[in-house]
Amino acid sequence: MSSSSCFNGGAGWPEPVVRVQAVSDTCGETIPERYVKPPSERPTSSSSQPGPGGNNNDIPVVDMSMPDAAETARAMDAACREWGFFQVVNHGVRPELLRRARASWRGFFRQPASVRERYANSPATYEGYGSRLGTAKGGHLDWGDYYFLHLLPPALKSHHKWPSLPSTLREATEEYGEEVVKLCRRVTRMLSEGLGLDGGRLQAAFGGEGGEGACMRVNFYPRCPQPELTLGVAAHSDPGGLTMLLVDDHVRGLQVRNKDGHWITVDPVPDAFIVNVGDQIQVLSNAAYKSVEHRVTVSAAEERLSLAFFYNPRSDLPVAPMPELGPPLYPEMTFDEYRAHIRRRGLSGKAQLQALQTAARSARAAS
Ligand SMILES: O=C(O)CCC(=O)C(=O)O
Repeated sequence: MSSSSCFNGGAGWPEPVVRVQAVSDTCGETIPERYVKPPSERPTSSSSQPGPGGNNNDIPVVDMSMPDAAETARAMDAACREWGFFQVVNHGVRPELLRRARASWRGFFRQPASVRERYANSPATYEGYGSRLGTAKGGHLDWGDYYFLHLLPPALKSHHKWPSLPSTLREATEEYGEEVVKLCRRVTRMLSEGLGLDGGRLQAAFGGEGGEGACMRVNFYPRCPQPELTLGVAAHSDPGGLTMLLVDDHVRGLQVRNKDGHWITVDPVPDAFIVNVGDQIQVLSNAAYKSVEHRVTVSAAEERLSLAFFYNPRSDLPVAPMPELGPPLYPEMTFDEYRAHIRRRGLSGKAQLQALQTAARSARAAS
């Protein structure tokens, strides 16, 4: 790797940051050791290759245009209990806007490195252009670059931290954010009803309309000459509330761990959102809804782009299981406290949620 393709991204990173795009352009047929995952974590041939979305071997598809809202809520409820994941179609966000948002962000990752590096991030907030999570020196790296930004609360949103090129990006991202927040509010209402609660309960636990948090991570996975050795994002569950993922229609990559522990490759439905429950909804629903592990495989033939929109509880609000849903399996904690750990250590499967559950069990035993 030449020194010109390394960037020391400011205070906080333990070693120079290398852009995966630069590695992909220069590494030839062999990926550097840092990207090679231990054998047990590599994509396996046992990952199923299901048919079109919606069959038993793939996450469910929920049509949000069904006339009976109770039926939609029931379908989402079943999906959250069984899979923690589903795709939504006829969700009300215009396909034209989905395409504009995707094209704008693809345009950013195609800018010259000198333009992209103006937005290089640091681990203090992660906002901006990044290539790693966590600050452990010498650890494994994922085969993907990303851009992370805040949309809500309004005080955290700052357009000057968003790329100014391509010129369509800020407007498309602003409009996309507004529309996806509306969709998150509708889905949150249906999940509350699915849990047998008043429709506004989850929303209230998130801080109410206008009080919630929202941020976005745009992932860019360059072509990889040895996709069987690495991952675009290692296995993790999402720390926040609800994730709305928009992926390339024609490139697969997302894998979800099913109830039997097998990795299932999601077959994206064009113009759908892939929705998944995050750790905060697992806590609020007292584990009725599952925040499920997922990971991303990469391709030798095609690069891939995804927009992961995270809808979260207000970060300083205590989050605890809803009292109606049985004896609490988790202790109360703010989202700020919860994610501080992840920002230090990076994503690691479901380790953090399991640690919380153990802490709650010990506290109960001691009382
Ligand atoms: O790119 C994808 O399909 C998923 C990305 C993801 O899991 C994440 O950004 O947390």
